[in-house]
Amino acid sequence: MSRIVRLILLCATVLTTLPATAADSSRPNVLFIAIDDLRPQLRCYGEEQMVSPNIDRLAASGVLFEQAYCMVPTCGASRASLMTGLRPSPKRFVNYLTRASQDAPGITTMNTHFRENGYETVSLGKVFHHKDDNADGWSQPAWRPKTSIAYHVPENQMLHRQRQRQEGRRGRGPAFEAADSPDNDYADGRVAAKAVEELKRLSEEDEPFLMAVGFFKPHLPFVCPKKYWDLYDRDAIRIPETYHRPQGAPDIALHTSGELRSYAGIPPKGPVSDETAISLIHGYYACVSFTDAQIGRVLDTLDELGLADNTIVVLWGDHGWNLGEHKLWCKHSCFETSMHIPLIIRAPGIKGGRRTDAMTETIDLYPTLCELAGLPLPDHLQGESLVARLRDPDANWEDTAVGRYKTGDTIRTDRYRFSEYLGQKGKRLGRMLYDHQADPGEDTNIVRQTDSAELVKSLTEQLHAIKGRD
Ligand SMILES: [Ca+2]
Repeated sequence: MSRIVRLILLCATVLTTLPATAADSSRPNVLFIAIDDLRPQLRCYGEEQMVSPNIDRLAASGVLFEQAYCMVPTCGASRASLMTGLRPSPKRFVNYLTRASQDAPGITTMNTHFRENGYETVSLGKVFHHKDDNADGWSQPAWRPKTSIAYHVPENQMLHRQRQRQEGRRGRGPAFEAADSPDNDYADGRVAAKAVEELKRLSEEDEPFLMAVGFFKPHLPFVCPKKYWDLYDRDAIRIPETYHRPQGAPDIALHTSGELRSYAGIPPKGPVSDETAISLIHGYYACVSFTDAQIGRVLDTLDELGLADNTIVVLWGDHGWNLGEHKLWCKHSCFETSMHIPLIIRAPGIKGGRRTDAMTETIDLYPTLCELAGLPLPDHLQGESLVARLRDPDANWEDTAVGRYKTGDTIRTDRYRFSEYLGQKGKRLGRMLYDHQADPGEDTNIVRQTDSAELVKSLTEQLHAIKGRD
């Protein structure tokens, strides 16, 4: 045997006996990107005015879900439902402070399941609402940037401190700010930097990883570097056409935008000025572009490290947001604008650059990631794997999406959204029916129209058959 042949054989032996790293493991990694309060306000969702090149790039190489919905339109509850794979009910996953470990004791959460199946699991930024929720499900303590004060303009910092002295923790500074500060001065800039650092470390590890990265914007307050505000022409920003109470909507379906009221400059009740409304919309857009840029840093690193081909990427928003539609700000309602979320999945072996209108619920993500990673499905899961939809996005999937908020349960079919509000002992407090074919803005509640009766009966039955129970 020649020396060259012996050398080649030796090299081949060394290569086959080396442990696989995260870059070439037979099992795919998972990059799980959670974005706080991001509605599908992105160019890849047809919002032409938006500057979202990085998420658009992910959509161009993945599958975009046109009709994805959260389970509960508030932070903690939405995240707990997704991470447990369980539907919310009147007593489970109720508000923004929900803890999965408290509301669903003994349930193996998604991160724990991956960890128990040999994955290194990492949590950066806002994943669960509480940093220490399901702490054992992470291979190392969940990491968040040290948060001091959200604002960078000195007057805003002073105002924030002053209001905290007057009103305690609920006291806040302005609802928006454009500052001449670098990205890494903001929490999400530091989340991106940490994610880049962690990807470099994880790429050298033997085990595959599940890295959850949670960005805090575009959640209020809309604070980000001025350069992202400058991407939008303020004069071109319009208040939505549905900036009024929907015709025939019951009182219980609406709210007073309470979350926004705690910010300086927002009146304690009644409408904000049109100028403030435009600033809020402008600030939201700016924060979407700021977050998009941070996501770009993470996706670039995935490419640079050679991880992209062996990493499943999921990007989702934890619920929608009302940017003035129905005269509402924030989330907390059963309207489409509160429930509808962006969802993009890119996975090895799945053809990208496609989109599907299959109706999707966020409880579908846990089983989807298990199937894509070849992990067993825990018995408790209530969602359905989306892998068949990823493989055949154009098929006629006859799905529905069911969610809830406080007393309201809501179902979305391909054409309608029907919501029912129930009080104690099942007393009906209100109902809404919107026909998205005729009224995509949910401007006229047609639940009382006589020709809606059969449809309402059928949707009520569907909703009752699916909705979560205590
Ligand atoms: Ca949220």
